[in-house]
Amino acid sequence: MKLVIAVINRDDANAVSQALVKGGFSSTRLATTGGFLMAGNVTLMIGVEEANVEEVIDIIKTRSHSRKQFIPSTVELGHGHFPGAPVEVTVGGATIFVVDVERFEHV
Ligand code: 2BA
Repeated sequence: MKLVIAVINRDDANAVSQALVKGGFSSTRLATTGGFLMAGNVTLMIGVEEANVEEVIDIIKTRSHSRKQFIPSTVELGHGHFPGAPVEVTVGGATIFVVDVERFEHV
């Protein structure tokens, strides 16, 4: 068994969750915060048989979209830090980890 851990943009999370349910996959949804932008995102934990990992990843890929976001920046000008031009970053689609599950019990 594998555990798929997927960090997903908040705006895509409902579509991904619904598609997983439709595909017959169970998931747990955690409200998380990205360490860089400090913006809310959603992390899904999905326990699946190894044979189904690609199907799960395909579902996530299909429903997750990348977005451009501007973040404020600062420049150092000798006397301190001053506001600079905003910097564009591309966020997502999704960040996906697949890890081995040593033991799975559902009691
Ligand atoms: P954040 O950490 O808030 O990152 C949001 C976006 O900011 C990233 O998009 C990336 O484009 C940019 N970014 C992140 N760290 C950066 C840095 N040190 N310098 C410049 N730009 C940086 P994504 O790569 O699509 O990541 C989206 C979210 O997925 C992340 O939100 C984080 O919550 C998670 N994530 C990404 N990579 C991860 C990793 N290696 N481990 C754990 N979580 C990760």
